[in-house]
Amino acid sequence: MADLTAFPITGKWPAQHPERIQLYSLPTPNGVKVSIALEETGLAYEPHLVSFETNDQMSPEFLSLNPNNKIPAILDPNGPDGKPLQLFESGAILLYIADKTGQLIPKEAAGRYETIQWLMFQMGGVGPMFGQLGFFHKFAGKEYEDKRPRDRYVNESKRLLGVLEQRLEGRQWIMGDTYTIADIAIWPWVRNLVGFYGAGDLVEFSKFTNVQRVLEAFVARPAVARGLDIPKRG
Ligand SMILES: N[C@@H](CCC(=O)N[C@@H](CS)C(=O)NCC(=O)O)C(=O)O
Repeated sequence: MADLTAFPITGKWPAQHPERIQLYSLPTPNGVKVSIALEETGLAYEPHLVSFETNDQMSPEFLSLNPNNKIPAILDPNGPDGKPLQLFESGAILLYIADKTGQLIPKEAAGRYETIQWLMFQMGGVGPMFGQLGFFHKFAGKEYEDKRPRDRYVNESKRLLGVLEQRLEGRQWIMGDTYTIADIAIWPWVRNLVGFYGAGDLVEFSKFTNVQRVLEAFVARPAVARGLDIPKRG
């Protein structure tokens, strides 16, 4: 039986199953990327809720794993060379899960790098831009009289949706026939943009028919439906 007690994070979130991957998360667009990937691959894991209401992400135990105070994060008792591995940043975790299982990423080098390219497109573009749009449209920033910041992120989000629209022409998924971690990174953010953020009209979502088609296919996957609700909110 693995002993994870040396890792301070397990002091706040004790491992009931220390032989399983420990997931510290919340069902946000970044958080669900990891629960969906874990559900898709069938890896055994134990989810722990990091509540923002009680500022859990700022606790010393959480910061011991991720000094950047953001979910998601994992602790794998059986990492490389059989040693425990702690990891934060959803893109890094997705790549780790793909490599560990040999799933969700093409094996040949060119396809692998192309998948990583689209993963980075999400991490550096879609996530930050859609997130800012959310701030200026739905959260505190919506009170600002000056709409120029909001419009900047609306325009940038539309542009990114246009890039996706073009990429998906004649393709089932981002990488064609193969469903990959690039899809798992991108679709929770698109879903959030038109769902939780309510920005569908603002970005003229109805124009992006390929994007709509693939988003529908993504949410119809049973592993996605499960992962979207993990960890359960208290
Ligand atoms: N680049 C990071 C972003 C993670 C992120 O922004 N997480 C948000 C929730 S979606 C968070 O933990 N916010 C808490 C805070 O900023 O205090 C990743 O992809 O893992």
